[in-house]
Amino acid sequence: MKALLWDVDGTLAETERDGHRVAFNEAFEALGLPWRWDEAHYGRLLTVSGGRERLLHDMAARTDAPPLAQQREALAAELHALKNRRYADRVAAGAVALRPAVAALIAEARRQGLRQAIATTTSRANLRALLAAAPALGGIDGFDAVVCGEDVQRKKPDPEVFQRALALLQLPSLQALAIEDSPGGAAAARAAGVPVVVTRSHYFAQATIEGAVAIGPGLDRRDGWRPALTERGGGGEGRVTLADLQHWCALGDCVSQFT
Ligand code: XBP
Ligand code: MG
Repeated sequence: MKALLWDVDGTLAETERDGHRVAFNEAFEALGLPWRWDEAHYGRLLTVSGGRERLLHDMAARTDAPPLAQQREALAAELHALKNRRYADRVAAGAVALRPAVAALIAEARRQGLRQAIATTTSRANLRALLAAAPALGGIDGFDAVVCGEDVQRKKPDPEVFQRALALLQLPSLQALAIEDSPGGAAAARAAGVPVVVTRSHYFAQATIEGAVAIGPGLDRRDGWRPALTERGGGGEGRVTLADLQHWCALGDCVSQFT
């Protein structure tokens, strides 16, 4: 294993419920639209990756959305730009924090000389906002490759974002490990041939996610993982370590949440 490929939304941080979702609602309000996405509705919309795509998907089901595709495209672009500005403000104000033990694992991987990339379908501006609020990660330059939503033709679950990250790192897929939180993200990694570890996030806590080399509740815990981790491992830090990731990759099996 020579590289970690990090997803952003739901994996580096719980960005969706209190970050993107609220910012979308602020954007609707700013444009005088009555639309509001509550927590449950937003959870259903998360099956569509990409904020602009999510807006278009939602509009397609609304009787009060503009009738012409061109008008909907223009409105989605305006709302999305506004949403991203509100999202950056919220992140800067501390509404979104890194998930526990993310910074520790990134630091450990750096110490061990692993390369690390960002492989996300979020916009680059959103990634910059998040990294600015988490200086321990060293900003965008702290990563060896960064692939965002604007860099690809097709968002997750398409494998393109992972394929581009591998190309930038000049690594074959089996020398990388993806860290993801969603069914679509895990499917994208698998379709690119990259083994994937899933840290379940708020919105995908119960989702069916198959084909990961490991799946568990978060990097800050050693209990609740499949395959199981020994409670005493982890160098006493009580978190998932690089050695654990390497162990899961070496097992090479895909776990099923149903067995
Ligand atoms: C992330 C997304 C993104 C964010 C919003 O998925 O789906 O669309 O919700 O970002 P993943 P934008 O974690 O699987 O990469 O509004 O910038 O698209
Ligand atoms: Mg995600």
